[in-house]
Amino acid sequence: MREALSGGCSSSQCGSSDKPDSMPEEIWAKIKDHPCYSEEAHHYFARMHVAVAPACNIQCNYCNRKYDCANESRPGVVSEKLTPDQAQRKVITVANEVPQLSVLGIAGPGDACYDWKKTRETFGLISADIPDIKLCLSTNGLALPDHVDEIASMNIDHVTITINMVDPEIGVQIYPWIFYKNRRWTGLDASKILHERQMLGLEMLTERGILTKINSVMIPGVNDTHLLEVNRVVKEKGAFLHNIMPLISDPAHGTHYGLTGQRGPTPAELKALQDQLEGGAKLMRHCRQCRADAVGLLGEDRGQEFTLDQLAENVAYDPSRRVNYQTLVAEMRGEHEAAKRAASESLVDVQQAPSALVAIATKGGGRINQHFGHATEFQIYEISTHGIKFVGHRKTEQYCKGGWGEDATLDGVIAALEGVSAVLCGKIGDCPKESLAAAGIVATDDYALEWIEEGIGHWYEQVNGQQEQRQSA
Ligand code: CLF
Ligand code: SF4
Repeated sequence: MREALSGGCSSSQCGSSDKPDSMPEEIWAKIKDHPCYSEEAHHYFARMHVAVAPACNIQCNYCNRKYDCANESRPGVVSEKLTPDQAQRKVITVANEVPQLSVLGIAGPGDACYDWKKTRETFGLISADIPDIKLCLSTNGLALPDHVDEIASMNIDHVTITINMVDPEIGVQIYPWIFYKNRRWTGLDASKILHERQMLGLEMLTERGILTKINSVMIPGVNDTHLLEVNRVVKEKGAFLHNIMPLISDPAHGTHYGLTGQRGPTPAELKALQDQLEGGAKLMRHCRQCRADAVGLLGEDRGQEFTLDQLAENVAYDPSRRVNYQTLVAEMRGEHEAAKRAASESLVDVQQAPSALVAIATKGGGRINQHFGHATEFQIYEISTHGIKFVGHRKTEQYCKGGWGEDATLDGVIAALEGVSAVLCGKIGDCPKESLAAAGIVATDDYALEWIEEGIGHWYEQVNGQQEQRQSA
């Protein structure tokens, strides 16, 4: 299981590299390098999950135990379950080779609090070796209240609780059973117990100053409209961020929802709900629904580079690459922030232009720096005369493989970019550019290597400047 809710990140506050005035210093220190709790940090910093917690104490209708925890993972078998010792070797190896690494998460493939001994041992081993790594866990909340004091004493600063309902009647449609106090509970009794434990766990974490994110899986016709109430309640109880995750449902996954035809939301339905929630608990919009063994920046997965058979038996932590990278990022973030401010200020000169969605191809670092044909996802920004904000991402199949682009793949990319006005990328060839133009999407590499917001602002000024000239001609 893993995350979601109030106080955090998709807002301009958490997207800033400058500490927001209203945010206490100690909270800023906790989120500024966490790729999930800060939208801006996800351009620079990576997380890794270690799959040490396979056991779970509830059944969700969107989960098949053969697969990753659907609450935070895209469906797919976890490559390897690890013992705490194996996890220790893996984290040290990754820390030596991936300088962006800032967070270690335990997010299943079962429940990190139910499988608590392994979670605790793993965090203990790794924080002794790499004291500055942030510890993060994700849970369904049922066993959470039993471990909050230990969580606090171990400096686990970030906890995600998956909360899909605050009304047990709705929970009945999501959870067929739970295992609690040595027996199995079903129906409304199960749902009530889970709800009460989730609320208690959230309150206990809030009392101790631990940042909580609430993950909610959006299930059309089951809890979609109810998530407004979930957002209100978790905000009231002190959640820091709310992450609305679209249900992933496919008969091939063997889940109850997959087999009974329960559909997930469309991107437009997800965005409409997120827009409705603006002003409530703060939203995370940059979640990638990672695997329980994901490694790397959000949106990339380098897990296959670090399988057990590739790890050395004895490996010692060398902090040099991470320290050098952190110094470099501190400098870059200042520049990035200045570019963002300049882009916002330049919008004042653009008169009465409509808002637009812009897709960005990026390899990270906050810049427009990826070849169109290499992108497996595009980051989506909304620009209007009021500002530029990150609103989500769209996954696609990579268009260019082995030096050739496939027409069928391009059709899929164009479909994924529905509603988008422009694609800004590091490089693009004439063929895809023409196909995108025929679909009404401008694609350009004119802003290659610019900061993302800077490039979007320049594109918007240019397009609307041209329109103004046409209107006055
Ligand atoms: Fe992992 Fe979750 Fe910690 Fe992040 S993921 S345990 S808070 S370190 Fe992040 Fe992945 Fe979304 Fe989770 S993008 S699924 S929100
Ligand atoms: Fe699956 Fe996570 Fe639900 Fe357990 S809590 S059933 S692992 S989705």
